[in-house]
Parts: sequence; C-alpha cells; structure tokens
Amino acid sequence: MVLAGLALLAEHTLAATTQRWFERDAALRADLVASVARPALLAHWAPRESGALRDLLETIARDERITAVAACDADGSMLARTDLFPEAVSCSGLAPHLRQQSGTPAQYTEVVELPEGPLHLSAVPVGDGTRTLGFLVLVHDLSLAERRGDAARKFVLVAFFILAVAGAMLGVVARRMSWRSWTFELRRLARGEGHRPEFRPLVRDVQELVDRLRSESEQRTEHGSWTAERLRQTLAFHLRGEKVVVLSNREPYIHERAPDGRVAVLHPASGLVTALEPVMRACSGTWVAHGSGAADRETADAKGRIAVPPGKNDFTLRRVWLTRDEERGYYYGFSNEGLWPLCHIADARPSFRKEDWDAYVAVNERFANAVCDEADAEDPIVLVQDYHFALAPRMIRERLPRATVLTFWHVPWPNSERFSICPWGPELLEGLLGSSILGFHTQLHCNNFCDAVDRLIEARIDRERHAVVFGGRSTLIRPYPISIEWPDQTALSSSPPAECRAQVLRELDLPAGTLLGVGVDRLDYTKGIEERLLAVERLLERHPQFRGRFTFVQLAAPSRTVIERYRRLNQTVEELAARINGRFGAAGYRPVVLLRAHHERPEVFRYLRAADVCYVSSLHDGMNLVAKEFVAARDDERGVLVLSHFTGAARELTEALIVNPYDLDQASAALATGLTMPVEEQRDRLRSMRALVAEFNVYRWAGRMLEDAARLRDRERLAGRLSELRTGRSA
Ligand code: ADQ
Repeated sequence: MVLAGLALLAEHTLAATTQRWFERDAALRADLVASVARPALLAHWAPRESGALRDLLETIARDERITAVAACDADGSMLARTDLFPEAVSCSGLAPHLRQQSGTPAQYTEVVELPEGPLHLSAVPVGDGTRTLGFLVLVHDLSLAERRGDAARKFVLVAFFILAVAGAMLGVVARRMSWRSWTFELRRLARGEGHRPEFRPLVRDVQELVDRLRSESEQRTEHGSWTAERLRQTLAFHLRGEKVVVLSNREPYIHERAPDGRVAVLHPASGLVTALEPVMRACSGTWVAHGSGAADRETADAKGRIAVPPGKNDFTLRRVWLTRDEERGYYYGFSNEGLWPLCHIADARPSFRKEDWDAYVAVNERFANAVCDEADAEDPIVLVQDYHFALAPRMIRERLPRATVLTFWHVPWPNSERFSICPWGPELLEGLLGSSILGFHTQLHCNNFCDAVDRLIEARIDRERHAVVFGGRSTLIRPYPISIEWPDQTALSSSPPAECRAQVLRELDLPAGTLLGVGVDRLDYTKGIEERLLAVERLLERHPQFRGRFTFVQLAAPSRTVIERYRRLNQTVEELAARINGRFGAAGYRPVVLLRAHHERPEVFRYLRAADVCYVSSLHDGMNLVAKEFVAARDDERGVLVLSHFTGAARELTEALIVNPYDLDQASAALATGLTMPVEEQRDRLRSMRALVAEFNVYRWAGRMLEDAARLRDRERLAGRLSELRTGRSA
C-alpha cells in the first residue's frame, strides 16, 4: 500500500518535471538554432528569396525534435515555412507578442493544443545588429515529451516494483535466516541439546508457558468448574507449586481455655476466615495472623507456629503476638474505629487518632516482617487480607522486590470524597500500591479506589489495563467476588433439614408448625440487625395472621465489644427484642429469640437448614457470606432468602427477595411473601441460586486471582529475560 502510494506520487511529480524540462529545452534549442543559422538567414531574408529561405528552414527542421519552422517579417507576414508548419499558427498572431517585449524584442514561447497534439512554439527575433528584420518560429512536438514522460513513468513504476520486491525478499531472507537460527537454537535447547547459555532461561520460560496453556485448556475441558483439586493443580502447574503465604488479622483456629481448664479450638465468626480456610487447606503454605486466643501461645512452638487444622495438618499457622496497647491502637482504634466506619455507609463516624495510626504503622511493619520471614523464596506469593494491612504490601515489596503480592479488600471501598476524610489516606493508597494485584468484591469498589488514587496521590491510572502505575510499578485493580467452598463440607455433614428443624424447635421450645425466620451475624452495626428486628415488628403489626405462629431467631456473635458503638448496639438490640416480645409475645410464644453467642459452624448450618426465611439486612456489606451459606445449606431446595440490596451478594443472588432494609414496609412485605411462597417457587429460586454459588465458589475466587498472578509472573519473567538478553548483547 505504502509503496503503491509512493509510486503514484513519484509518477505524478516526474510527469510535471519532464514537461517543464522539455519546454525549457525547446526554448533554448530554438534560441541556439536561430543564432547559429542567423548569417544564412540574413542572407536570404526577403520575400523574393523565399525559395532559398525555405530550403534553409527545411535544413533546420531536419533535427528530429524540431517539427516545423517558419520565417516571418517584422510586420507579421509569412516569408517562408516548412511543409509541416501548422496552418493554425500564423505570423500575425505571434508578432504582437514579440513587439510587446520592452526594449529589444525578446523570444516568445507558447504551448498550443492542436488537433494533432500539443505543440511548443518559440518565436525568436532575427536582426542584423541594427534592426529587427523579423522572427523565426520553431515548432517542437510536445507529444515527444509525453512519450518520454510515459516511458519515465513506466520506468519509475517498474523500478518501484522491483525495489519493493527486492526489499521484501531481502527482509524475508534476513528474517528467515535469523528466525531459523533462533528457532533452531530454541528447538535444540528445548530438546536439551543446546549449549548456548543465553537462550536457556528464555527457553525454559517459553516451555513452561506452553505447558501451562496446554494444562489450562485441558483442565477447562476436563474439570469444568472450580474445585479444591483444581485449585491445587492450578498452584502446581501455574505457580510451580510455590509456597503461598497468607496474611490476615484474624486467625482461622483460636485456642481458648474452657471453664473446665481444657483447651478448646474455636473457629471465629469471620467471613474472611470462612472464605480463606478452604483455600489454604487446598494450597497448603503458611497463614500469618494475630494469635488472639488465651491458649494460643502454649499450643504453638517458640516461633508461634502450629500445624492446622488440628489432626489434619494441611497448612502452618504462624501466630504473631501483640501487646494490649498495640491491639488497642492498631485493631480497635485505627482499623475498627477509623477504617471500618470509613468504608461502610452505616451512620457511624470514623475516628482517627495519631496514636492509633502510629500503632497501625508499627503493627503492619511487624506482620510484614513475619511474612518475609516465612517466605522461602525471593519471589513468594503473598495474599494480604483486608483493611488491617493496607501498609503491609509496600513494606513486603521493599523487603522482597520480586514477590507477587495479591491484596484483597474484604469491605467496600468508599467514594473518594468520603475516603479523603482519612488524614493518612495517601499513605494507605501508597501502601496498597505495593501490591501486584489489588482485588475488591465489585467493579464499583475498584472504580472508587481509582478515583481516590486520582484525587490524592501522584499516580497514573491506566484505564485500558485496569491498573494504577505508581513509582514505576503497576498494580492491577480487579473485581474478584468472594464466595464459599462448594460443596460446603458442613452442609454435607449436616443432618437432613427436617431433623435440623425438629432439633431447633425442640431447643427453643417452639411448637411444631412454627414459621421460622433466621438471621446469622456478628453483632455489628453494619449488618442492620436493629432494622431487621424493626421489620419483624412491622410484619406482626401489619399481618396479624403471623402473630403466635412466626418466630425470628437471631444468632449474634459478640464482636469488638471493647468499642463503645458495639456495646451500644448490644444494648439496643436487646431492648428491641424485649419490646417486640412484650408487644406481641404471649404465654409460650416469643416472636424474637436472641442468641447472643458465638456458634460453631454445624450449629449455624442447623439453623439455616431449619429456616423458612433467612433475612440478611446489611446496611452496607462487601459481599456477605451468610447469604451464600443459606443457599449452600438448603440442599432440600426449600426456604426463602430475603436479601439487602446493599450487599455485594445481591448482585449475584438475584432470585432472592431483594429489599431496602431501611424501608420497613418493603422489608416486612418481603418477609410475608417469603413465609407464604409456594414450594415450587422456593425450589425454582433456590435451584438457580445454588447453581450460581456452585459455579462461582471460593476456589474460583482464589483460582482466578492466582491465575492472574501467574500470568503477571510469566510476563515479568519474560520481560526480565529479554532485557537481560538485550543488555547482554549490547555489552
Ligand atoms: P464479615 O463482616 O465477617 O466479613 P460475612 O461475609 O457475612 O461478614 O461472614 C460472616 C461469617 O461469620 C459467616 O461465615 C458466618 O457464618 C459467620 N458467623 C456469623 N455469625 C456467627 C455466629 N453468631 N456464630 C458463628 N459464626 C457466625 C467480611 C465482610 C463481608 C465479606 C467477608 C468476606 O464484611 O462483606 O463477605 O468479609 O470477604
């Protein structure tokens, strides 16, 4: 294309130039001929000499480029002319042009278009030195110029074509030669025959990439959905079985001392732990967390390490010890009185204190050191969890520049205006940008994060790659909606739902036929527990048919009770339950049962399997795993989920009855609809939600992040190799 365009341009320019050259040449030639022939011309310059003059003109016209010649006197009368002199050209027509020249007459030239073609006319004055006797008209055939132009054009086109073909062939030959030698080397080395050292690392990377792509496509066709086994294979194939180090505040197993003095293992009520524990069971590696249990030290070794789950020893838990002051400043203070309310729109003001910030920085440093301590390579895979460790990614990167740091933010990310409330916002952003990948539950939270970066620090947002470039490094910002294991092991080992129901009714001393509503949460103001109980109250107000028949059971794990706002919540929830029970309760009937305690997982599942309705009423929630646990628990395809619009889960579980928890009329109407929903509709809705959670399970969440990390590592490795090769060559 480019060559063709160039050829056309050259052809056009050449034609115009040839024409100009030819005209100038004709004018010069005419002048020369006239001056050379002047003596002979003067000798015969008279009408009576027209015969001799004509012979002389014929002699001049023998020049192949001169078509015809005529001699004109000063008045414009024709004295003589050659045979081919065009009829259309007259001496009288040209004479005025010569006379118009000021001073002595000068040559006049003109191109005329005649039926026989374009002709160039040159009228050259002829004088004896004292006066002008007349002028000689020389006619040049311009078609000659055109013919030459054509020939030149053809030449140019042919030349361009030949040049293009020759260039392309040269390129192909050169490339083939270098490719052949390059691929020859690669093939030799891939077969293990090669000896050129500079190729070896590159070949290994390419070979691994090919293996990985092959295994990925095989896995996709063979396995379909994500499972623990597939996650294990992903780690083995994509990340060469490298050790994973997880960092979170909450530990997955807490050793407490029971009242009878024995040590008991507790599983904390934490969405983060619920999601990550099965991932770590599949991946093995080390989980670094705060050792918060009273019997934690005595059950761990001197380094704070212990193999878990107890009896199975799938992975190592490395406990980090904190003083009371550190815990107060870093955990209760900056994390839970500052960042938690900052990130949730739930009517609680964040408090930011300098001493809390200092503790947060120091504790992040301590945990980052523990992570680096646990890493057994220069480029470990580190999974940093949640808002407690916003600074750790950068600290880890400073110690281990080649680490792949995947950070997941489990709570919402607020809009940039709200985020800018935090006095240390820029430091938090810069800390998080030490990550290779930063994940959120939803695209909205990713966008909010990028807006905050845009507003508060000097970094470039690469919207095409969904990345932030800061300090010469880029961090991918991606949504990875979190989930639960599938199939859920607790659901698999639970009693049939009818038995669970009978057991729960027995435990709570409720009559058979009771309509059962269930809520399961940490006692946190973001979970909308007050609004939930108010909706129950509105239900009983507006739908009297449920009085005496409907009981709502709230499982509420005490949480962060050191903080005043949480203590207040404890109280208001208790007062609300008492008020509703006072209004609608009767002998043997309690509309609200508040079970304020930590429950082990099988117990939670028993309640979820027993429920007619499960109400998740968060005022703002990153995802909310209780909603997904209810779906997993209901293998009988019975029960209805009423779900707050303000959870990440509402974007996935669209067959739930989605409500605004602040709108008590709407929420209570949804509870009534749920309690009267035909069994077929319950089944259809649950079937669809179960299919979704089965597919979008926590192995997929972790697998997708690890696959993205593997791609990143491949790219970085290849880029490193290539730059090594380049610098090696140029050295
Ligand atoms: P959490 O705020 O902890 O998680 P959630 O996702 O609902 O909220 O998980 C709570 C977990 O604790 C569930 O596994 C639940 O079964 C368990 N639990 C709740 N109450 C309990 C009780 N009384 N006894 C025992 N166990 C109880 C944070 C974010 C969420 C996000 C998760 C995961 O706030 O938005 O979904 O992390 O990313």
